[in-house]
Amino acid sequence: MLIAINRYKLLGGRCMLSIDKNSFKRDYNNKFVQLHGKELKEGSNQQKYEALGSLVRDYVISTWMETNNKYNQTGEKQVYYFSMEFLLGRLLGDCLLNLGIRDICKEALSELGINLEEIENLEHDQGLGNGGLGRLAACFLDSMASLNIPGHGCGIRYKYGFFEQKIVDSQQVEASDNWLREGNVWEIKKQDKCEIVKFGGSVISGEVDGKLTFTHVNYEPVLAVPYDTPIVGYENEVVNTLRLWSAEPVSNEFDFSSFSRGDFIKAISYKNSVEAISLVLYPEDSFYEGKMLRLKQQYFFVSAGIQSIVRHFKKHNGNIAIFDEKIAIHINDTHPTLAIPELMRILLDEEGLSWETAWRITQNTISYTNHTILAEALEKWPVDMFKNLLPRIYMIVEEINRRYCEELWNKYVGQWDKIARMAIISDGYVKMANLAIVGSHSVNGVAKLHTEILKKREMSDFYYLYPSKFNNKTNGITHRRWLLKSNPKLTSLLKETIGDSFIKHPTDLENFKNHLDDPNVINRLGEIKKYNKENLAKEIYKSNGILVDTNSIFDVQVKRIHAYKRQTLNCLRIMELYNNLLENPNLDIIPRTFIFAGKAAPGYYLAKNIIELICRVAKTINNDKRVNDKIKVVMLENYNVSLAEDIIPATDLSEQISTTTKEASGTSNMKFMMNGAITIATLDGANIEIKDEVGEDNIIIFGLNAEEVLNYHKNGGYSAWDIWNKDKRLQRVTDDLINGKYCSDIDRFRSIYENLLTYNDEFFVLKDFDSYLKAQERVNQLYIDKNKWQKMCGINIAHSGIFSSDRTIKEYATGIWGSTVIYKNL
Ligand code: 26W
Repeated sequence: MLIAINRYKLLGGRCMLSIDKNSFKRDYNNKFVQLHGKELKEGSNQQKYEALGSLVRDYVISTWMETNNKYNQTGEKQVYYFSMEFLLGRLLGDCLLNLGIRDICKEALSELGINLEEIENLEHDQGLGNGGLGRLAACFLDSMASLNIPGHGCGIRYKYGFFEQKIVDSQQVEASDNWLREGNVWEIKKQDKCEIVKFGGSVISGEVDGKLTFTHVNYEPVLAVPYDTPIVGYENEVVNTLRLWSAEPVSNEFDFSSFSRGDFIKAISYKNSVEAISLVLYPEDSFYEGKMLRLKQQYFFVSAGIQSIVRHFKKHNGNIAIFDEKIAIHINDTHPTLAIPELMRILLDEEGLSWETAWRITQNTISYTNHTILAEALEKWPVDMFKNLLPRIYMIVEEINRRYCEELWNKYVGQWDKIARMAIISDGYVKMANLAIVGSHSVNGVAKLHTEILKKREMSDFYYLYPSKFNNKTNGITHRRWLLKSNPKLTSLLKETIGDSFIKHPTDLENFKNHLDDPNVINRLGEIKKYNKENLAKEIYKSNGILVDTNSIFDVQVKRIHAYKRQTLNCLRIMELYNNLLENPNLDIIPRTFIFAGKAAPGYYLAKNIIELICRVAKTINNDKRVNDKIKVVMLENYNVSLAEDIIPATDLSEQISTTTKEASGTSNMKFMMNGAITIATLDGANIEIKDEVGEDNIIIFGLNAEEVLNYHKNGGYSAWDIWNKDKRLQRVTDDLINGKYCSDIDRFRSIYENLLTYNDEFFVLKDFDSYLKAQERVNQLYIDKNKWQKMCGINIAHSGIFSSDRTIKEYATGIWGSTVIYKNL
C-alpha cells in the first residue's frame, strides 16, 4: 500500500496533507481489511477506530521520519521536555485537525456509513497525568510542534494511568485505568533504542593515568524500552516525538541459575520489582510521600532519557564540548531533577570531562519550572534511601553540595541557619528544589503572582544569590484542542467574522471585539452556547440520570478536589441558596445548574469527604420538588481531558475560587474564557492576568487579596469563630453539615466542619464567604441582561489569545532554551 510517502500540499496558504476523499476511502478500506482480516461492513466500531487510528499514523510516519532527518542534518538545537506526567487525552481528533484532513475524513467516512465523532469517542484517553502539570506538558508538546520548534517529550509509559473514578453511594471509588487493554495505535516500540538503568550496588573508585575512575558494581540492571508517539504540528509538516519509557527485566528469561538452585521466588520477584517501576502513575498531585518506588521511577526515566539523548547527540554531532549549544533539557517541576547528577555522571565517568567543564555544560543545558508553593508538595529524599538506591548519583550530589556550600560559607560567613536552609543535603535529606535551582541556569514560575511569591518568599534566599536565574512564564493552553477541536461552532463564527488568521496568530482574536456591537453576532454567541449546553445536558442525563434546564446558568467547577481549591466554599453557598429557597419559595432567582467534577487523591480523606458532601447535597436538592425548577446540582464522575472538552464549551460561569496565593496559575481558567465563559475568581494565579486582559467589568472578582493572605500567614490574626459568630448564614450552613440534613449519619461531614472551625481553616473559606455571595449576586444581575452577558463573553474570547500556549512556548524558546529556529512559516 502506498501510504508512507510524503503528501503535504500548499492550498490557499495552508500546508496540509494532500489526500482526496476517494483515495482516503480506498486507503481506509484497505487498512481495515489488512488489520482485521474481514470486510469493513462486518467490523465493530472499536475495530473501525483502530483502523482509522492506524491509517492516520501511517500517514504521519513519512513526515515524522523527514522531520527527524532534517533535525539530524541541520543540527538545530533540540529541546527535551522531561516530565513525569503527560496528560494527552485522545489523539485522533487533534491529529486529523493538525494534518488538515478532518473535514475530508469526516465526509469520506460518512459516505461509508461511519460517524467520525462516534468513532473518535472510542479512543481511550491517554491519562498519564494528574492534572495541571501533566496537561500543561501536553499543551506544550502541541505548541512546540506547531511552532516548528524541535522539541520532544520524555516520560514514563505507565501501564496504568490516572485511576478511574466511580461514584458509588456518593463516594469516590477508585478503579485501575487499564488504558492499553485494546492496544495503542499511536505508539511505536523502539526495541533497538533500549537503555540500561542501574540501581543499587556499590561504587569502586580507582585511578587510571592519574585520573580518578568510578566503577558501579553489583547493581540491579533494568531495561528501559522506549515507545515513541508522533506529535503532529498544525499544518506545517513537522512531527516531533514523545518518548515514553517502559521498564522490563534485562532478560525476559527467568534467571535460571537462581531457578536451578530452587530460588524460583527470587527470579519472579526480580521480574515483578522491575515491572513495578513503570506500572502505575502516582495519583497525588500536591502531597509528597517519600516512597522508594517513586524515586526509582524518577531515576529510571531520567537516566534512560539522558543516556539516549547523549547517544543520539554523539552519533550526529560528535563534539561533546558543545552539548549545551545543541541541547536544552527542561525539567517539569522537581520530579526529573536527577537529570542534573545523571548528566554530570555521563560527562564525568563516560566522557571523561573535568568537573568544571561537566558542571558548566550541565547548568547551561538544564532549566527548571516550579508549579506549586504548597510546602507539603516539596520533594526531599532521605539520604539513606537515596544513597542505597543510587550510590554513584549520591556521590555526585554530595560533591555538588560540597562545592556549593563552600561558596555559601564564603558569602554568608557565620549564617549557619541560612546555609542549612539553602544546602542541597541537610537534616538527613536530599532537597530536590535546591538541587534544581543550583544545577540549572533558569528557574521559572507559571504566572506573575506565583513568580513574585517564589522570588520574594518561598525561594527568596536563592533569588538573592542568583537573581538572573529567576523569570516568569505565564502558562498557556493550546487553542487548537481547546477551541478549534472542542468548540467547532464557535470556531466557525470566529472564522466568519474575523477570518482564520487567529489560528496561527491567536492574539488576532482581538479583532472579534469589533463585531460585538452586531446583534447578529451576539445572537449567534448565545445560540452556540445553548447548543453546547444541550449536548452537555444529554451527557449529564446519560451518566447521572438528571434532567437539567439549558436555560439555567451552567455554573461549573471542574478540577482536582483539594482544600485550597475550595470546592467547600462553592458547596456552602449552594446550601445557603437552598435554605433561602426553602424559606422563601417565591424567591425570584435565575435558575442555575451547579456542575462539579474532579478526582481526590485516594489517600486524601478530606478531599474524598468533600466529594461525598457535594453528592449528598446534589441528591437532597435534586429530589426536592420545591426547588427543582430553580436549582440542580451535578457531580460528574471520572473527570478527564475528554470530559473537559465537553464541559468547558458549555459553561456560562467558570469558578476559579482558590485561596489567593495557593493556585500557582491554573489553566482551566484560560480554557473557559477562550470558550466564552465569565470567570468568578479570587485574585490568584493567572486569574490576575485574565482580569488585566479583559478589564474589571468583564470578570467577577472577590475575596482576600494576596497581601491580606500573606499577612495572615505571617502575623496570624485569623479567627474562623469570630466570623462565624457574626454571620447567621454561616451558622446555619455549617450546622447543616452536622445536623443530618444531608446525611442521616450526623458525623459524616464532621471533619469538614472541624476543619473550617475548630482548626481555624487555613484556606479562609468562612472569611471569603460573604464576599463570594455578593459576587454571585453580581453574576445574577449581569445575567439578567442576556445581550450584555453575551457581549462580556465575546470580550473574554477576544482577549484569550494571549493565553495560547504558543505565546508561552515562544517565551520559553527565546528566553530559556535559546532555540535556534522558531517562527518559521508563521
Ligand atoms: C510530589 C507530588 C506532586 C505531584 C505533582 C506534587 C506536585 C505536583 C504538581 C506540581 C501539581 C500541579 O499540577 N500543579 C499545578 O501546575 C499547573 C501547571 O503549571 C498550575 O496551573 C496549577 O496552578 C498547579 O496547581
